[in-house]
Amino acid sequence: MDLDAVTKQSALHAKPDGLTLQYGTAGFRTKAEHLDHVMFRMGLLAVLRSKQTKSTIGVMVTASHNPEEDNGVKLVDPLGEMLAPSWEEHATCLANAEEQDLPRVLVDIGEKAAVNLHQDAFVVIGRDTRPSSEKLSQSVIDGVTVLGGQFHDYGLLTTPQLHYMVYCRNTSGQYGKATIEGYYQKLSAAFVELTKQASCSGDGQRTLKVDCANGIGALKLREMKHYFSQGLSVQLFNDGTKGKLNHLCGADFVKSHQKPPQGIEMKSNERCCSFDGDADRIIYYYHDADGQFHLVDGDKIAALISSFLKEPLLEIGDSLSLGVVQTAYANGSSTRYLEEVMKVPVYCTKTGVKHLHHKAQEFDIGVYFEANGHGTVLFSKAAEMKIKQLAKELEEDKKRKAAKMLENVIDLFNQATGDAISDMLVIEAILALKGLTVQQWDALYTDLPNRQLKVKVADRQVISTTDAERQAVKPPGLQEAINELVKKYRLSRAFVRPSGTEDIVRVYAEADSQENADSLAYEVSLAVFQLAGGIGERPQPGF
Ligand code: 16G
Ligand code: MG
Repeated sequence: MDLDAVTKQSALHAKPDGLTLQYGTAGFRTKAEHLDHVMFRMGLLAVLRSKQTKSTIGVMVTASHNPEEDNGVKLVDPLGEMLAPSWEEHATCLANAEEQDLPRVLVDIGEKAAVNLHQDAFVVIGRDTRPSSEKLSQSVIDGVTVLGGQFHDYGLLTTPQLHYMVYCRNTSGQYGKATIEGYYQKLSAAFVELTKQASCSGDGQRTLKVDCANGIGALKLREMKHYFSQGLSVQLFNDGTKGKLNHLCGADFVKSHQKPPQGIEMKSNERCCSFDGDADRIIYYYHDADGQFHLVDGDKIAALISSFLKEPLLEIGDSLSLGVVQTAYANGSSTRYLEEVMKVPVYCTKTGVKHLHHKAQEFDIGVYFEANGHGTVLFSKAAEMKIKQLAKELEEDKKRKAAKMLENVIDLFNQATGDAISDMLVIEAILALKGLTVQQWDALYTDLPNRQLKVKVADRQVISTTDAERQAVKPPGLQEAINELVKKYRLSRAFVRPSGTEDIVRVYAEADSQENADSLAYEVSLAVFQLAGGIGERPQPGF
């Protein structure tokens, strides 16, 4: 390592004195103006990680659903997964080192992680459409080059597309071609194949309205839609030509406000969906004939997909294990439906894709979705090989068709991470194959009314949780207070957890009616405020 060169270059990306940040659930995220040094240093870190793993590493510049003024960065590990936890710690140390300590910290990481410095390094970079992203990704490149790393800058990409590129490159193209056309072709071909079998179920051309959150999803979907135009026509809204990124639109807005985004025309019973700012989440919704808004969230996507998969799996007669992974935010009705009606095992992990992804890898077929619309389906290598073999070998027509269908499903899901575009195509294919309307899909089960609130506290780390965040172990008395409050309502449940992305505590409550869910959420917020060091205004009832 040429540490003198690092010191010199770093001075051009100097860290503001006293600023400390943490590599959280979704990497580093804060106001864009505070991130230049972090980007440079993540370029350095990506080189070390690449040398250590002897693989291509990804760096994505995005702040997803956060406001346009924010930005962020995360590293993508060799198989398209989130960065390994020990490296999250290295990332935090490196980002927070004062200028003069930077060379020492860098050498330290190299030693701790046993990095062979003579190894070559290759880093791929992608960014979203934020005004700050281009300059920040240049700072990443500066970091990569000063340590002698090679790089390829993909420019504008959705986050899942960058994960895909990393995965392709580290499997020598076996997963797909590491180009944007490669991505479009792979997914569209699988979609077209899959929907071919839906020929009889048709209202002909199917149409879907997509709210792109004024983000990167609009650019990429516009490029891609020609590839699958025969099976599906998508109409783009909030495509970034007028509105501001994530402002009153996008999947996070729709899910948390439980209302439609601005800038989309919804007629009754029309199928609509929203992406988030970097297109790794998707949420569906519609207005019924009475003008009432219905949200079809990540839980219902998981329910649709798992019930769809069960049939061909049964047909091919091979006992591949299927499991669904959720978080504490999953609606109680969805868990009940999956376990009691669908008879599939359901597991709960902590919030954050890496936890769900990890758990889903334990099954032959692991369906994971967060209620907020982030998820995918993972097929183990063994399951994939088995299915591909059956698709070739099975004699009986019906069975071979089922295996072929599963083969297309494997190709259509982004196996590297949750992907709004890929999920959208899977969902549209399933609806077409099953001849389902969005209302019929929604009717799989009825969501329990729920409410999410935020509480400001002096230090959110005074709350610690267990049991996949469903129980608070600290501060003392809080869980007991929640238990007492929950007892007051029917079909009720509530939990609290410190946010991993904002300086607040999140409160979730569900109950038999909206009024009761609202009251419970308010009462739990008050308990948090009183027992966990609330600051500012006390929580107020009413929404
Ligand atoms: C991040 C996570 C998302 C999680 C959310 C929770 C990834 C790629 N994204 O956006 O999965 O739901 O954080 O945020 O892991 P919170 O901790 O503020 O509630
Ligand atoms: Mg996102």
